[in-house]
This record gives sequence, C-alpha cells and structure tokens, in this order.
Amino acid sequence: SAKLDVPEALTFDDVLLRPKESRVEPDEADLSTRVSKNVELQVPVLSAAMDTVTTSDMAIAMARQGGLGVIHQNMDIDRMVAEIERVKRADELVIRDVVTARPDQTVREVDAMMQERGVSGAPVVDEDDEVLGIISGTDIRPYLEVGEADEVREAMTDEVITAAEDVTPREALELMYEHKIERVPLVDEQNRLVGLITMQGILQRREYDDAARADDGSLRCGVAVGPFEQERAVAADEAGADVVFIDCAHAHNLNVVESAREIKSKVEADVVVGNVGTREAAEDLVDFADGLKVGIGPGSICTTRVVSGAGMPQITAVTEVADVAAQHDVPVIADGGIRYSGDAIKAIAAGADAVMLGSYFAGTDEAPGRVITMNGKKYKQYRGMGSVGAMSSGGGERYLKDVDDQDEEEYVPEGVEAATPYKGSLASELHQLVGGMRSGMGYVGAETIPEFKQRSEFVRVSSAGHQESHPHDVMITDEAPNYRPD
Ligand code: RVP
Repeated sequence: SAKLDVPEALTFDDVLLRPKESRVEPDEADLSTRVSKNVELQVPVLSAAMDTVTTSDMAIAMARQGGLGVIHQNMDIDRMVAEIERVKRADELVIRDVVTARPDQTVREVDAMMQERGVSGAPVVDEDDEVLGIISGTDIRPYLEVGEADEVREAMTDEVITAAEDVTPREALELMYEHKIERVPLVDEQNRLVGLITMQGILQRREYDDAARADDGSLRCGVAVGPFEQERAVAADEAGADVVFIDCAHAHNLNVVESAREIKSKVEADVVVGNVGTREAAEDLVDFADGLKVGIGPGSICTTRVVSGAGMPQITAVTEVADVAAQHDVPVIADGGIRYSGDAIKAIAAGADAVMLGSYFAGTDEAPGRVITMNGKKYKQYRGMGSVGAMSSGGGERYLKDVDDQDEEEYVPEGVEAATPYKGSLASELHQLVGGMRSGMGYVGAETIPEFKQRSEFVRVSSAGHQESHPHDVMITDEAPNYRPD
C-alpha cells in the first residue's frame, strides 16, 4: 500500500562525516556563527531553556565563553525580568549603582560600609551628588588605629580624577595608568556623579575575549516564552533580552504560528521560533522568524515520540528545515539529542548554524540545583520541561497543555525526571565540546562554519559500523573527559 511506501529518516548514529583532504588544523577552525538574523556568536552553542539547565548563572557563563544561554520559562514574569537584568549587568563596565560616602561620615562608618558592600573604594559626594573626593582602603588605613572617629573629608583624596560619561574603556585605562589609580568616577557637566569605572571591570572583560556581547558591551541573553505569552515576550524584550525564543514542542501548530507572528511584531529583540522538524513547518515560518529551532523528540529526557507516536530523527529534521531556511537566510538551531561533540558537528554538517544542549550541561556547577550523591557517585537533577515535576511547578505551556486546573494524575507528560553525572565547571565541558567540533572541521578540511556546511558529506553507518565507532573489546579503566560509555 502507498501508506507504507515511506521515506527513511536518520539521526546522529546513522551517519559519519566523510574525511576529506585538509590543511586545517583544528586550532585554526573558526566556529563563529549566527543564532538569529542579528545575533552573532563566536561559539555556536546554546544551553537549553530548561529549569534544570539555564537561569542567569548559566546564561552569564555561556555568554562569557562565547555561546548563549536561554533562560527557561518556568518562573513568573518578575523573576524572569530580574534574571535577564542580572545577565545584562554582569560584565557592566560602567557601574551605575555606585557605593558612595558623605564627607561628614566617620572613617569607621565608611570602612564598615565598604566591607559590607564588597567594594574597596567610594566616591565622596554631597547632597547634590557632586563629587568632592574619593576614599579607598589606602586612605583609610592610617586612620584605623588613631582616627576612626575623624570625618571622611579629612581622610579622602580630594584631587580626584574624573571622566565624562562617554569615556571609552581605553581612555579610562590610560587615565588609571597615568595617575596610578584603580577607579574613575564618571561625572556630568555639573560634576555630579553618574557612574564609576574600575580597572578590575576593564581587565575582567579582557579575560573573556570570545564573549557574546551586544553593542553596548553587555552579555547576550536569550529567554524562552510560551507560544501565547505576549505579555512575557514584551517584558523580556523591555528587560533587554537579545533573543526571544518562542518555545513550543510543536511550533507547526497554526495557532502557534499566528501568535508567534504577532509577538514578532511587538518586540525589538530577534525572535526564534521552535521547535519544528519538517520542511513544511519551515516554509510557514521563514517569512517572519529570525531563526528556527529544530527538534521533535530527540531530547535525552523526552518521551514525545513514544507517548505521541510522532517525531523526526534529528539529522533528517535538521536537513529538511535547513534546506528551506537557507534560501531565506534564516539561521537554524539543532536542539536536543546531542551526547557527544561529534553529534554537535554532525548537526552543523546537516545544515544547522548552532546547537542547543540540555543534558550535556545539566551536570555543571552553573546549572541550577544541588549535587546529590548516589552509590558514591555525584549527580545533579535533570528533568524534561514536559515532565510531571516541571509541569506542576508552572510549566506545560511548551506542550500546549493547560495544566493549571488539573491534578497531577491527569497530566499526560512528555518527559521524564532524571539524574545526570555531576561534571564540574561549564568552561571545561564547553572546552571539550568545542574542541571536538573543531576536530570535526579539521577532518573535513573546512576553516569556517559556512565552508564546513558546504564541504561536509555524510556516509551511512551500519550497526556494525556504529559498534566499531565506540571503544570496543576493551574494558575502559579511566574515564576520558569527553567520553562516557552509555
Ligand atoms: P538534550 O540535550 O538531549 O538533553 O535535549 C534538550 C532538549 O530537549 C531541550 O532543549 C528541549 O528542546 C527538549 N525538551 C525539554 N523538555 C523536554 C520534555 O520534557 N520532553 N524536551
């Protein structure tokens, strides 16, 4: 019957990259990419919008390393705004909320205040915020034994070096070197304090030279919103999110498509729509979406395919969506099912511009939740956003399920709750992931992602071939940092 004359769909383990002539050393491979029309990254990796993966801690760490964190939607709007603001302010060069001292405070008071607020110096201002001087640990020290009750105006340095608000980091640093100081108050034309720039802030920023930053220097931040949550989307946009992810398990639902289109018209941030897994879905979205996210059922904690009987193996899903998206210059993100760096670079070969991972990062320090020990091994909790636990704590939107007035027994979950091995810092996990992806580019002989997408070819792997790919006929004695046997 025609019904059984069906196409085949492939996933990660079905394919390998065909090795090709190459002069590309992995270190030279340039992984820079776009996640959406207006957002570029040095590292083509996103952390999943899940309540056991991404809040502001993860988003800050991801952006500093050059990727992007997508804050999950299982929280109220106020908390979401606070989380976004925390990311946007994390590497702020100009401190706006400056700790200040008054000239008539005592040295003792100011010393205590500086310790409490964790700063080592403070501009001294009058009632009109006019800058009179600056006081630091060095000024205070001589007073500590004998003059604690003296006024700040005695102890402060009154020849204070200030700069205008529009000073560049370079100019500020030059001022600091020239005058051997560590902080420069920024003032308006009336000499009123408007901010503070510190040497520590400037140097810290240099440490993360691949960091994902907006034009104003703030770290990039993504945030997930439910498909019908216009209010949340607008609040995220106003809070400064760079990319709003309309996050739905089946974005080819036409009500979702309409709502996403409306959200796009109301926000300034880029809007990525997902998840989809077919050419037809891509065709219905490319005219307005700034990016498409692919994945129907590949996630490690996902039971969508077994519960609903629907899904698309991920390599085929990515190729279908990317074929359409590429013609409209819309970036594609492959979301879910990535266990190894090799999977990540295969997704890019299939046409993705970036990859999103959940389980890979859920065990790191920056993911929410504490470390638990079972049988002497350390784990962290990891759960699907369609699991009973996640739905009962406010989720469900993603699965187009109205769970608010339901009892837990009535939920029809599409995910499970699990534990994942504890892994330490995000930076070292990401280092392995990115290092493996660079190796893949070396084997194919491509120096950039666009070149790699063009040049890479797949071969089909048999089950014997798959067995041969993994370590075999040995007993692994030491765990490699980038390989855990299933
Ligand atoms: P993985 O990296 O394989 O752990 O997959 C993470 C992805 O799984 C998420 O980015 C999301 O698309 C999907 N997900 C999240 N929750 C669920 C579920 O409960 N089914 N699936």
